[in-house]
Amino acid sequence: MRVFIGLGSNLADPAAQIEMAINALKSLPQSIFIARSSLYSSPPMGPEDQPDYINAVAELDTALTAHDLLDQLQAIEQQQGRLRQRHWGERTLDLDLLLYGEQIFDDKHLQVPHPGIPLRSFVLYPLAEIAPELIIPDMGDIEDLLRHCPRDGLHRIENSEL
Ligand code: A4P
Ligand code: MG
Repeated sequence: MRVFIGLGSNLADPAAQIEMAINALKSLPQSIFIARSSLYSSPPMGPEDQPDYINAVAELDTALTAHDLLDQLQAIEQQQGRLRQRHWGERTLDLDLLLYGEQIFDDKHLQVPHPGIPLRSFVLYPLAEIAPELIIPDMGDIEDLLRHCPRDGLHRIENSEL
């Protein structure tokens, strides 16, 4: 199954947190790593008294079920010292399952496609970088979604800035 994962961090050297998480995704069982976006920085959505975020999106081909993949993502978050504090608050690592093929899940543990996709420039722009022709179930063409989603301070980080 072709899946996309959103990565975010705003604590403890966020760019390094994202790179470490991408390495962990490369070692997931029953999965092949396909692609990753650049790193992007953005002001926080939610409480404003927290550092800017670094975000990226990764693509895998996996034989894991969606719920098993979610368990694996949560284990990676735990390994990287994720403390859940407040809603939309600061975190060392947040991994969201954005898309699981064209399948739809809406249960207690899993909402896929992730409902934040069309509203969050820090998800949409890196996703479009690696999958510019994507069509998202119930949401439509990524090109159309991009046109309706202002960048809101989102900035692609050049390698020379790291
Ligand atoms: N869950 C349901 N669907 C999914 C899914 N598709 N992927 C459930 C991952 N998890 C999913 O997650 C709580 C529960 O969501 C999980 O146990 C899982 O069963 P959480 O990440 O612990 O929730 P939270 O801490 O309340 O965070 P929340 O409200 O989900 O926040 P978000 O949406 O993760 O956003 N600003 C910028 N610029 N960039 C960011 O990356 N991130 C956040 C956090 C806030 N502001 C940001 C950013
Ligand atoms: Mg999350």
